[in-house]
Amino acid sequence: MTAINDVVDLTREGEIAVITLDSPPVNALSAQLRAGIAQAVEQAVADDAAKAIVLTCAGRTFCAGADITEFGKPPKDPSLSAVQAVIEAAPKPVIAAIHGTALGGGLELALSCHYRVAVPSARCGLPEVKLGILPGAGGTQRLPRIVGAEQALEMITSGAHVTAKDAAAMGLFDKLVAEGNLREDAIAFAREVIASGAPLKKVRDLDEAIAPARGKPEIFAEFRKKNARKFRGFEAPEACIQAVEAAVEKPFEEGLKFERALFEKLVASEQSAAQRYAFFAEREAAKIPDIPKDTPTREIARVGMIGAGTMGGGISMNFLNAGIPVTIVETNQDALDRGLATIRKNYENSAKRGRLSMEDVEKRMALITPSLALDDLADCDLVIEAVFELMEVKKEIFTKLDGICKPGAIMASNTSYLDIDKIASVTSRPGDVLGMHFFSPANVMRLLEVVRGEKTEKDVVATAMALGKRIGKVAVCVGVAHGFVGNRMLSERQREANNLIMEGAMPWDVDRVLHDFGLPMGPFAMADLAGLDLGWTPENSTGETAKERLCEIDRRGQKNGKGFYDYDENRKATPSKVTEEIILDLSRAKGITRRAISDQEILERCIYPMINEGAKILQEGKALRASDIDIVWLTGYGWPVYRGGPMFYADTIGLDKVVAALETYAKSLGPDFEPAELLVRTAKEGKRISEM
Ligand code: TC6
Repeated sequence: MTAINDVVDLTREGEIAVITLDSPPVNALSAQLRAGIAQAVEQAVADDAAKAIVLTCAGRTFCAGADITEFGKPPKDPSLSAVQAVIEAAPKPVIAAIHGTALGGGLELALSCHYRVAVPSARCGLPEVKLGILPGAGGTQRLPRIVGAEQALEMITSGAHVTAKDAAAMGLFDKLVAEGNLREDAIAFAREVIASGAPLKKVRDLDEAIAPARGKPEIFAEFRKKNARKFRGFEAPEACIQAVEAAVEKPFEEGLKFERALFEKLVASEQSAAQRYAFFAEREAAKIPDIPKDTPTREIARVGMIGAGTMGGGISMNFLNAGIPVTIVETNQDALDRGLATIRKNYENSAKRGRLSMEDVEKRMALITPSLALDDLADCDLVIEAVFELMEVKKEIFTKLDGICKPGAIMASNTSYLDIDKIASVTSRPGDVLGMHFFSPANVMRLLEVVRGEKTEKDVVATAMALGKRIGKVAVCVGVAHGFVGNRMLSERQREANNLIMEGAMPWDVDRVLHDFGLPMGPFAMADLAGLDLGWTPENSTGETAKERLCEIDRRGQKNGKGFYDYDENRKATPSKVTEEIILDLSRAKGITRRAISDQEILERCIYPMINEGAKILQEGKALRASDIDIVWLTGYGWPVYRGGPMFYADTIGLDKVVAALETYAKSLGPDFEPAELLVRTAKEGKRISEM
């Protein structure tokens, strides 16, 4: 075996040269790896005894693509395209042997080989769009030449992973070989290729798959139309579509140039910087400095769920999906039946959409043990309570749990606001207590706030974080504070949204500005969706807010077709005259002279206080890092990923500008806008808050 460099080896097995890439953890295509591949291919080509070349990877995966840390820095030679040119020019067949994942530049590398063999567990895809870029190493030009324009559009704009079976069906993989023997099987495949004497097949020369789309711009127009909602606000998907269109309409080399120009533009964009930041932020969130990665975790074989309502049911589904049995406890049979029926209905809907088989629906339902007795939680390794948001109720439940749960069981609360330390204090084992705060709809939203109490044991935190990953959530460790990270910041926005409608804006103005910013919906549309009467009763209504006034006249939101907005039978919202009158009346009653409020003021007053609160959370040590705060907003509240999260957005605007605006608002609107000490200091030092 010859070491080409630290990360690439070249060896020969009879007449087959084998190149092995070994750059843990994921063989990302660093400059060193690229140089090594080019050199190894050149040597194998020069070796007369080698008749074919197998390109394989060591470790857990084939190749995760370009080294994302290199983007935004001066490019280093050789480029991936140059490496691909060396491979494509090889006068002997080059075969990529794929296990794990071939993603982005990894798949593009494989596409410049003459053949691709893979094991059945392998997956491939072009996820660049998720980083705000496009496959800039010929992916948009080569992929359609194998799978056709429509399939390529789907793959490139979604960034989705494709299974080996599907890849083989599309012709993307030439052969699937048995698991566990990839290297040998790829060598055997190479021998077959030599023996067949087949002429060298370059993907760039293929035309059959793209020919049907040629001269048919309507294919691309329809694709844009169909996905308009999904792509709203993003720059990269449109560039991907244009590049695939170029693959169909232009000669290969011209298409490559077109793709390259789009790539250069995207990689330098703010959107891509934000999306790359989000990629690493998500991985950072898993790391807790004083709890090492190898901290032993507790085994979670059965989960107990207290409450079968919307939250309890949604939370349970996460565990059922992962094959973990759940004991669901309710106080009465009706509530229990209703909860189970909702879970079943959700699963059956997934089955109708083809996402699940009916057999799977039954398998998941069979994992539920319904119960009316808390005592039935005695064999659970983790119990999560999702009952009414009242400290006294929570304390009562935890006192009982303390007497019921087995030693070592973890007791978690799904509270959205309450003090976990107070809840833990009623038990004899506060070290086993923590918050596991899911976001609605709990079976869909990816965020899980893992609330670490003052006395929570390290292995309990580690277990909750690992469990979060196991059930497909993004777990973020946060400290105890009213509303933790997400809802604490949301409260700031809510306060200002309410103030803005009193001072001169209408709910639809505020909602429009935030929707245009990229959020899925504004606070008032959101309130209508959640139900205006959440936590409201005629007895406790002060009648001082628009929301309460609306409840008083039975405008309860989407559920009864009227809230801040009026809704038609298709739930289409239109601004309501009634709401407008109520708001004008309230302003008058409060002695406020209404004024025209600009969109910019609406945006700044909704977003800047959130940023400010984020800085306070950070300075109080309630979040481990600013990027965790951003991940909370990206995965729990639909913050547009192309804006990176509130803290990253603050850096995009310029911290000094944010601080100056807060100071100005503080003068006219009061101390709620007083900038946090950390924000002021970071701005003064010219540093980025998102890097704190
Ligand atoms: C591209 O190819 C563009 C080409 C155009 C032409 C130039 N670079 O996710 P994990 C790190 S764009 C650098 O926890 P998993 C990651 O940060 C790229 N680093 O593992 C983490 O580091 P940490 C297109 C990378 O087993 C560690 O590796 N490709 C890269 O859950 C482990 O990662 C993609 O977008 C990278 N490309 O999942 C694929 N990838 O340990 C991105 C990973 O210090 N990668 N790291 O925190 C993935 O989707 C996943 O990592 C995975 C493995 C599915 C490969």
